[in-house]
Amino acid sequence: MLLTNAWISFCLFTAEVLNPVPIILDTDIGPDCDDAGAMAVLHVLANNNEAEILGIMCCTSSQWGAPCIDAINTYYGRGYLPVGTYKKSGFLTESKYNQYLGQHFPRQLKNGQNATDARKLYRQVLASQPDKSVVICAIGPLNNLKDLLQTKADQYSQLNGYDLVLQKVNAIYIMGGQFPNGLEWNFQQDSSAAQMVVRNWPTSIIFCGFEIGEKIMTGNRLCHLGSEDHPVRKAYQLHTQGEDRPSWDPATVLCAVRGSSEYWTVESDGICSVDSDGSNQWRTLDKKSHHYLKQRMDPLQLATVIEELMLQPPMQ
Ligand SMILES: [Ca+2]
Repeated sequence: MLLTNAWISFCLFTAEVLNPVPIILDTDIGPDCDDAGAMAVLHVLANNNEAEILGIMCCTSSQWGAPCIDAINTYYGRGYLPVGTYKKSGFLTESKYNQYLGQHFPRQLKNGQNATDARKLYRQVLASQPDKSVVICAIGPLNNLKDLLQTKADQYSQLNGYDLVLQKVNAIYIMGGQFPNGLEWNFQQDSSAAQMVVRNWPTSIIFCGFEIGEKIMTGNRLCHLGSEDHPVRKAYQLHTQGEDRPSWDPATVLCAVRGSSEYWTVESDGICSVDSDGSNQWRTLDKKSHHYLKQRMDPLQLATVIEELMLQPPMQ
């Protein structure tokens, strides 16, 4: 029996080590700095072999979104990662740090216009992956994902967007909504996209609601202890002047890679529906593969977990 338990432990351990989560991050990097914090967490989890980053998508129209992402990727030694961006104009272009990072830190992309259309890059990346394998982590409005579901067959796949997601995606983790009921910023910015994606997404959805990240305050330690050349530290300095900020997005990335069990409990009895104004409600009469996180670990402890990841230096 001892040997059996030891063998199971070994298998679980090696499964964790050998099977990093293949993940695409979809971010509105710019209006808030916790997207930059989420990218730091994701890169460090990839350094730890817990995640394999397949690509990163910007869901705003800012010409500085993709270069800012590229600068953070480059800092962590992953300047080779594909970066996609939303191509329509006029959506969420304000930022206190995007342009600075996109101009003052090493990177390849000089302008978002040089980044690939997110719809095209999603299809290219998904088509190349094993079935039911990819995790998507959405930490901004859901406009890119709405557009992905509506894509048609192309050179990468004969499947339409809905069927391609159904075939290739394992689950999506969404920072959005407030649970069980409320009105949250990401859903509000593009409420038709939130309605469409939440209603039609063909895999499990795990919602990391506003109330989860709101209590997990991070960023101050990074500002004081991070290295001078750290672009994420600079993003926090420019956005918060060194103060802490809620960790809506870093918490969602943490859950998408490590799962919920260590940090949160999960409510699965019901479905999330989104109204035309972006407000959402949890309805227990129906069932779908919808889940939302509930607090379990003390937010102070969770902040420490996230801050330790943010402070871990890039691999040499
Ligand atoms: Ca965000």
